Amino acid sequence: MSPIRNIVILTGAGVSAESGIDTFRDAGGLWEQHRVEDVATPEGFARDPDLVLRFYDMRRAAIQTKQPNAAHRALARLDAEWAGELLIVTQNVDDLHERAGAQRLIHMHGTHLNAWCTGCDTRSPWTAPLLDRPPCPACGAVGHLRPDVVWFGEMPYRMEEIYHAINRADLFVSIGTSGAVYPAAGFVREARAAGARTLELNMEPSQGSHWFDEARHGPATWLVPEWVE
Ligand code: BJW
Repeated sequence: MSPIRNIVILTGAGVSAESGIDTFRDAGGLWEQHRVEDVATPEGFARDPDLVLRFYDMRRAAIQTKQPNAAHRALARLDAEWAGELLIVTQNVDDLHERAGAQRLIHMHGTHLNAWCTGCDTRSPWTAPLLDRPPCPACGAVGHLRPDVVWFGEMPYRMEEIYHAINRADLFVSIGTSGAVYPAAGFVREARAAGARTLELNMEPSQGSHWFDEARHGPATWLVPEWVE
């Protein structure tokens, strides 16, 4: 087997679950309590912006009370120590990877901690509620701010950089994601086609588990530090 130099790590809600942040599709997850079409599509936002802003205000406030866990810390340590290329691609909109110290990181589904003004197309750091209809800090217009997250039907961020890294990867690792949402769910096949070894670390087999060369099942706070060591 050729030596591993370049690593791409995909993370999902399962990596933050043990920090107390709800996943989407597990029992009791966010999609059991809210209809996806209502809160995570541009059409839902156009129909009832208050509902959507309230949903994200609640989650933004909750995230700020949570702390990185052993899985985030292990990945940050790997990022700091790995001499080859490494990219953590997270689907999560929380900031726990960066609070743990990760630097080579892409938020492909955006972040709760930015507001996006659709009037002037500026993204601003944001921790307060959006439901109050505050003015955009860049252009001053009222009523155009939305959470800077990627909803169904929208294009995930920085896809060219992500595919570039996947196509150079010797190892692709998927952590804490159900493999239900594309394009992220297709990364494992892209990585295989490019010749990478593939590893899944997840509580249970994901929808795409059969695509991985190896799968380990259990909580991320055990599996990830054990894998990184
Ligand atoms: C643990 C654990 C612990 C628990 N330890 N593990 C038909 C076919 C194919 C595609 C489509 C289709 N129809 C429509 C599409 C496209 C659509 C899509 O994929 N739909 C599917 C439902 C089929 N995708 C899109 O629209 C995307 N855009 C797009 O495709 O643009 C065109 C394009 C094409 C080609 C290239 C590029 C672009 C946009 C998707 C946007 C997703 N947005 C959300 C909301 C973000 C904001 C927010 O947070 O509210 O992103 S939805 C939600 O799902 C969120 C997540 O990032 C995403 C993935 O969820 P994740 O992270 O996997 O969480 P869960 O809950 O599903 O899984 C958690 C896992 O962890 C479980 O397996 C647990 O077992 C495990 N776990 N505790 C370890 N302690």
